Amino acid sequence: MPNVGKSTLFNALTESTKAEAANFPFCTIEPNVGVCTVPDERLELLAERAKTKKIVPTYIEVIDIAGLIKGAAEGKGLGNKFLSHIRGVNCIAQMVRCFEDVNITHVENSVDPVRDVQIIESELMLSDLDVVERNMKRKEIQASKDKMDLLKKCHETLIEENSLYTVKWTAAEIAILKQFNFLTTKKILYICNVDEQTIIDGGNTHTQALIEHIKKRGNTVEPVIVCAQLESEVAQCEPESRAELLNEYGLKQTGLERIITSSYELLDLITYYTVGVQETRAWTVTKGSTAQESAGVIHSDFEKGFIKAETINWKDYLDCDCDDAKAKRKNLIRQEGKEYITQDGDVYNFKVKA
Ligand SMILES: Nc1nc2c(ncn2[C@@H]2O[C@H](COP(=O)(O)OP(=O)(O)OP(=O)(O)O)[C@@H](O)[C@H]2O)c(=O)[nH]1
Ligand SMILES: [Mg+2]
Repeated sequence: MPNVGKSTLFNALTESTKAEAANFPFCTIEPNVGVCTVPDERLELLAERAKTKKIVPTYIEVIDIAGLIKGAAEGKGLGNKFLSHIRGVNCIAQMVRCFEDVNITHVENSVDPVRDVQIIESELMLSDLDVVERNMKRKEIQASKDKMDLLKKCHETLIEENSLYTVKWTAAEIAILKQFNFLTTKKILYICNVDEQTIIDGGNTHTQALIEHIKKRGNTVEPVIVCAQLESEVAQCEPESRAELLNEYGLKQTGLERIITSSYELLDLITYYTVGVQETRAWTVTKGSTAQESAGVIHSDFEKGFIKAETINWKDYLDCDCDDAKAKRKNLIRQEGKEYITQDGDVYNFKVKA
């Protein structure tokens, strides 16, 4: 929704001042795109022990868009055309206002997270319905029975006010669905924007109501509770004093770290590492990826020319001072084939055909 703190959080996440954040609805019109690196303590420890010259974390691209209001599909507010900017994302993060502040305008004039979440869900359905109806009119779609059948099923679902993620799609249907980039098939991470006191308390009646509401939903994880205002102060202070500021609120991690942890969980993502003197680097793959697929994240040639992977758990490697000879003596380095399933925290050394 507008004016809930999206741009304030975006700036804190991406450590920029790029997005204008101000107390009026529809402050953001054009999307802001930013990149935030994934903070990773394991990567830091490995790099330090390996005396690496260069550390390369993985990153997440974040898009901050305008707010949607009730009636957006009929053109209210800024309408809903700007949703095209997020059709390609892996996950939607919906910021929900859970703080009381009479000075900050709420477009619905009261704080009610469950109502807000329902409004957005319904606007996303209407946006998908529009995509369905437009596509059903296209000749090339009409020429494919499979596509038309699928769109009809989407139409029926959306007309009954159900999001598309609620349908049990077959693998064949999922393959077709992908081309349309429907918003209501995407996973949603709810971010509750609360005040400073609620951070200390760990929640309030609004966050509780939202948690209860989304328990039934699925396709999400526990909401992340942040105070965008506080995150923005944390991001602006020197890295050395951040922990101290967080500590005052009983926090061990920044909101960014908690959002990333939750989005990794939601999207079934895990991290593996490559460690060397020149470079120590974190790579992201989907849970269940094989060693060969994981190698492909580095370079498609690594996937094609894959021979085997030498691998060791990151903690074991750290305990061996990131020294291959030591790890081999202790028999901790395993030789794995292409079908091996990558585990979170694996350190890889891929052997590939030259
Ligand atoms: N009290 C309080 N105010 C906040 C918090 N986060 C943001 N605000 C204020 O709320 C107003 C709107 O913040 P933005 O970040 O511009 O909100 P937005 O969701 O990007 O708004 P649009 O771009 O208009 O959709 C600003 O005046 C912020 O200072 C918060 O945690 N607490
Ligand atoms: Mg904004």
